[in-house]
Amino acid sequence: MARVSPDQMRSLLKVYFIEGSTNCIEDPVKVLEDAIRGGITIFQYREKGEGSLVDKEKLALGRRLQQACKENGIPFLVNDDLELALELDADGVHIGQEDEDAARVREKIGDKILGVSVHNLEEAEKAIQSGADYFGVGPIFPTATKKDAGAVQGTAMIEELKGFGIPIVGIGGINAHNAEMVMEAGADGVSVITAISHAKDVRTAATQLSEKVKGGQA
Ligand code: 3NM
Repeated sequence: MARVSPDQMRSLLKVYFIEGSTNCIEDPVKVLEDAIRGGITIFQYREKGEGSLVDKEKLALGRRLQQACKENGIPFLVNDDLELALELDADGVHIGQEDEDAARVREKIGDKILGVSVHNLEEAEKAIQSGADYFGVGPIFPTATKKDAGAVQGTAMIEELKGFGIPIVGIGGINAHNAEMVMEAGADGVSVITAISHAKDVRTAATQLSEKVKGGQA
């Protein structure tokens, strides 16, 4: 398979759902299936934080989530854990600045999707040279989900990074009420954990986000 084109990447990023077992109140696979029914466009398995699964259990949940994605034609990415991504033959990997070097990850994953979290112009340039397919930019708004998230950036960094021409997804504290602001700043999509994983009605939450994102692009 050839590398994803920027245009394909932009449409995949629209409603980017991330979860791991610690983000869910119900069975993570059920949450993902409902989110898919609600219209998410890409998924990232992020098994992190206190009480998260390791080793065989982490792998087993990954397989179940990947299967749900496969059945529904949703790309399945893995956060940070390159070995797991390769073992599962995931569709791609997302890495932060504190994770493995992006250029090395690109070498190991070939044409699979590579997302990189960037916070400034320097990191963005390096990520492009390393072969990033998209930037994750955040935290846009305050978030309690990632304990070591950096300073809240607002939407200004999205506007600055737009000039690079690389697809951008915003992350951090995004929900159906503020998603339009993120899109208006120039993002191609919104990435969320809690707004979907903790919703009373997961499917409706995903649909509402999806509507806002499309509205923002009109
Ligand atoms: N990365 P929620 S913020 C995983 O700023 C993650 O890079 C961030 O969770 C970053 O949608 C974040 O619940 C948490 O706020 C996003």
